[in-house]
Formats: sequence, C-alpha cells, structure tokens
Amino acid sequence: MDLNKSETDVENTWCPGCGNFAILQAVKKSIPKLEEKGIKRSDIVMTAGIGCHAKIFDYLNLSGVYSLHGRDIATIQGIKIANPDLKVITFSGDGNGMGEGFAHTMFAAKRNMDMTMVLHHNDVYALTTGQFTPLTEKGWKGPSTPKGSFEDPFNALLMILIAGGTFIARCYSGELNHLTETIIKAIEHKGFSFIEVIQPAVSYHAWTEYKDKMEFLENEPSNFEEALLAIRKNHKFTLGTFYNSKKPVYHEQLYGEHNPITKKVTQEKRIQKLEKILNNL
Ligand SMILES: Cc1ncc(C[n+]2csc(CCOP(=O)(O)OP(=O)(O)O)c2C)c(N)n1
Ligand code: SF4
Ligand SMILES: [Mg+2]
Repeated sequence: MDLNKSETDVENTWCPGCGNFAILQAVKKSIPKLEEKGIKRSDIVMTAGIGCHAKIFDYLNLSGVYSLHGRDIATIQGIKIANPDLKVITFSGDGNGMGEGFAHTMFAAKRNMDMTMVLHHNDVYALTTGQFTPLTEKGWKGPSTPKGSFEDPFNALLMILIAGGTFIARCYSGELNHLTETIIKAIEHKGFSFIEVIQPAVSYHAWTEYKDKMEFLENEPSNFEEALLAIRKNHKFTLGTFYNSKKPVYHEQLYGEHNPITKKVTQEKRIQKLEKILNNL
C-alpha cells in the first residue's frame, strides 16, 4: 500500500448515495492541506466506533485503532496522552457517540482533550437496521419506534458546549467544501473540537429531507453566551462554526511539555523519581 495515498484497497460497502462518502472525501482532501501547514500524515491518528460510520477506518490510509462501539472516544484519548505530539481524530456515529459512548464524549469535552470528534449524524442506528438514536427527531417512525419516537432528541452542539468543548461546528455531507475547511480548522484547533456532520443514511432518509432546509450561520458567535444563544435559536440544519475558543488542554495540565514516548525516561530514573516522592511523604 502506498503510504502517501489517502485511500486503501478495501472494498467500500456503503450504500450508493450514502452521506458517509462525502465525509471520507472531505478527510482525504484535508490531509494534503494539513501537510502543507506542517502537519505530517504520519502524525494524524484515528479511531472509529462501530457502525456504518466506522467503516471509514477501513477506507482511510491513516494509523489508528478500530475500536469498540462508543469506546473510540476513550481509545483516542489514550493515544493522545501516550503521545501528545499526535493529531488525533475519532469518527463516531450518533448512536455511538451520543448513546453508548455518551459519557466518554462528555468527559472528553469537559477536560478539553486536544482531539477532534467527527459525529456522523444520520438520525439512526444504521448498521443495526434503523433503530432511533439519541438525536432522532420526535415522531420518527422506525423499526424500534413503530408509533413514532416520543422522546425529545439531544442537541449535540448544546451538550458539547455546556460540557466544555472549545471548537463546535455543524456541517452537511452535501456541502463538501465547507466540510473540508471545517475538518482542517478542527484538526488545527488546540482543544476538544467537535463537528456534527448531517449525513443522510439513504436506506432510512432521503437527501430531499435535508437539502432545502440547510442554511449557514450569518455571524459566527464570538463568546460562550453568543454561542449558547446561536445554538438554541437556530435549527438543526444551521451550518457553521458556533464556538471557537481557547482553554488549557488536558495533556499540558497533566504533564506540561512532557511526552512519554519521545521524552521517555529510563526505568532507573523513574524509580529515583518515585523514591523522591515517597521520601517526601
Ligand atoms: C457495546 C455494543 N453495543 C451494541 C452494539 C451493536 N451495534 C453495532 S453498530 C450499532 C449502531 C450504530 O449506530 P451509530 O453509532 O449511529 O452508527 P451508524 O451505523 O448509524 O453509522 C449497534 C447498536 C455493539 N457492537 N457493541
Ligand atoms: S445504511 Fe445508511 S449509513 Fe449505512 S451505508 Fe447505507 S446509507 Fe450509509
Ligand atoms: Mg447513526
């Protein structure tokens, strides 16, 4: 396999017309642009959960771990803490990241972990044949909700903002350039960056359900209060960057400039350090 290429030889099994293709395409387009900015392809590491979204792991020629349902968020944080020099990104489904992995998502945002989370929001547990997710619209009829879902959905952007995320955006598979630019910004951002991508799953939803409803934010909010207001007053089809701010990141608070991989200390030195700590107790 050519390591300079973004694609792999794995057969793509997404349904024709699936919104996941655009996410894959946007990531592939973002990699050379990130390289131009000095971010090496070999320093970008990914994880994925389990679901249709997660198959992106097979189609992208990047290092990483194909994780468990909802645990991709924990796995990517482990990778970042092990080697903070890496740019880390996780691909998560709306069921994966806002259901099974919900606590991991909230805590990653809370501690402003320096990572990017791409949430493939298709309103269904697609791979397992269309059950409703925590983001599914009220009233939607599917195999697990034959009379229509009677729960109010989470607003993912609002929850990430309140939990502590520092870059929060919404994109759409039908707006490839905006998606690519936002992925680049999110990966460059220092801190927890979250992109909710409205990704039609054509087996359950038609593109026409989304297409005409999309609109872009008129003005990007410049602080937390404005972001809160913008997320609440706009609807789920409003695209753009809702929040972009600076806050200390987890790994720097944990060990400053240290990197356990590139600045590895010998066992002897570690024992000396431990003895010093114990002697001072
Ligand atoms: C711990 C665990 N629970 C449940 C499953 C079954 N499971 C696999 S994929 C999936 C749904 C995925 O939905 P989503 O995260 O929205 O991804 P999509 O398929 O829509 O991309 C479920 C419930 C699993 N693999 N592991
Ligand atoms: S079921 Fe939906 S999300 Fe899965 S590949 Fe098909 S269109 Fe895409
Ligand atoms: Mg889904």
